[in-house]
Amino acid sequence: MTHLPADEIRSLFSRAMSDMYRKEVPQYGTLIELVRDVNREMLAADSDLRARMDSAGEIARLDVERHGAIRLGTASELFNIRRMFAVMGMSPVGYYDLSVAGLPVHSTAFRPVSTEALQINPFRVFTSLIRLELLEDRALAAEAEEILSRRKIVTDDCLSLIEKAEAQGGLGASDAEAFVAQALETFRWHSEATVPAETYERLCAAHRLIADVVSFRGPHINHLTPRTLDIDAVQKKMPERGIAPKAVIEGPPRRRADILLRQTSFKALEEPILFPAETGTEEGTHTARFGEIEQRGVALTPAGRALYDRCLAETRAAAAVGASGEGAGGYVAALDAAFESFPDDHDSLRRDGLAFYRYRAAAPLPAGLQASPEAVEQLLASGALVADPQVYEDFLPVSAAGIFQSNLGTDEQSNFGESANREVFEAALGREVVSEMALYEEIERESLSQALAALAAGEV
Ligand code: OOG
Ligand code: NI
Repeated sequence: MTHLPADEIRSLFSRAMSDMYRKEVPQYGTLIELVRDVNREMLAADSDLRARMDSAGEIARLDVERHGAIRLGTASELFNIRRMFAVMGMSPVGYYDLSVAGLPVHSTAFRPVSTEALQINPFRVFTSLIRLELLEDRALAAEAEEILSRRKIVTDDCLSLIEKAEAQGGLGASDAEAFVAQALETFRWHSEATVPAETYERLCAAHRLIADVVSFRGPHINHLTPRTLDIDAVQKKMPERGIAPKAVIEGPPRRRADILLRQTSFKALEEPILFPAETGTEEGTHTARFGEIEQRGVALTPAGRALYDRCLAETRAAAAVGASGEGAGGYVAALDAAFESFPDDHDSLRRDGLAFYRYRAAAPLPAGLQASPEAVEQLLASGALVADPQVYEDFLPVSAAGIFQSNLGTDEQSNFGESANREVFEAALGREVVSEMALYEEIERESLSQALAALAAGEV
C-alpha cells in the first residue's frame, strides 16, 4: 500500500488548522493578509533578497509558514500528542524551561527536522506542559490533577489512526484525511468550561496558565504565527488594521544580517464562556487566544548563542519595559547599543563561527582551485561555492516568556524560580528531545561535503 508522505499530511493539517483558526479568530485572518502584503512589497522592492530566498528554496515555504502553540495538562497528554505529531513528520526539538521567567511550564517545539521537509512546510507547534508540582497549594494541585485525569484530548478515532500509522509506518490517502479531521478536534476552542466558575477563579488565583489548561476539554490552539520579512513594518501597520501590538518586539534588534527570531504579538481576546452551575450555566469570560508575527534570521552556533544571551542580559539589566509599555523607547535604544558588538554581516558571522550556513555548488570549479575544505574561503570568493544562512527553526525562552506574559495579567506572581526538569519532561514525552544545535551542525557539514563533491565531479 502506498502511504501519503508525512510531509503532505503536515501540510494538510497546517492548512486545516489555519482555516479553523481564521474562522475562530477573525483578527488572525487580518494579520495573515497584512503579512502577505508586506512580504510581497519586500520581495518586489528587493530583487537580491528575492533571488537569495529563491535559490535557498525559501520562497515557496513563505506563504505556508507558521507556528502555533498549545498547553497540555498531563504526562499522558504529552505522550499522545508526540505520537500524533510523529504521523505528520514532526519531532520534539529542544527543551525550554520557562520557570526561569516565573511560568509554571516547560516546553518543546514539534517540527520537521530534515532540510527537504522544512522546505516543504516548516509548520511547528510550541508545546508546553504545565507543572502542577510547582504549585504551593498542594490541595489545589491535587484537585487540578483529578480534573485533568477525567479528560481525553485525542479522539478514539484519532488514536486508532495513530496506532495504524505506527504499525504500518504511515497512512494511505483516505486514512490521512480522516486523521487530519480527527486531529483537528484536539485543538478546537470550547466555549464551555468543564469546571464551575468558583473552581476556575481558584485556579486563576494560583496561575492563569493553570486555569487555561485545567478548565477546558482540550488544548485549544492559542495562536498561529505567520512569518514576515519585515516585522517592524508589520508592527507599525498593525494599528491601521485595527490590531494593537505589544509594546516591544522580542528578541534581537533590527539588523542587516538577521539573527535568530524576532516576535511580537497582539493581546489575548476576552471571550465569553459558560461555566456549569447548579442550575444550568453561568456566564463568564476567559482570555487565552492571541495573535503573533515572527521574523526569522540565521541560526546561531553555541558561540553565537552565548554572545546573543550576553547582549540580551546586558540590555535587560540596563532597561526595563513597564507593565503598560512605558520605557519601550529606552529598551530599544539599550538593545541596539548592546548588540553593537555582534558582527552584522554574513561573512563575519560565518568566519567567526557564530552562525550556521548551508553550502551549495553554484558555478564550475575555477582552474587552480581544489574542491577541498581548506579552499572554502577561496571557493566562496570565486562564486563556485555559496553559503546560504540556515533559517533558525526554533524558539527562544526569554522571548517565549515575553509572549506568554503579554497575554497574562502583568500582576502575575513570579515566585517559582529556576527549576528545569528535562528528565521528567522526556519521561512524559516517551523519548528524548532532539538537540537543535546538532541538527544545524549536521546540515552544515553534510551540505559542505556534498557541494565539494559536486564541484570535484564537475556536476555544476
Ligand atoms: C506559548 C508562548 C510562546 C513563542 O512563539 O515563543 C510562543 C504560549 O503562550 O502557549 O508562542
Ligand atoms: Ni508563538
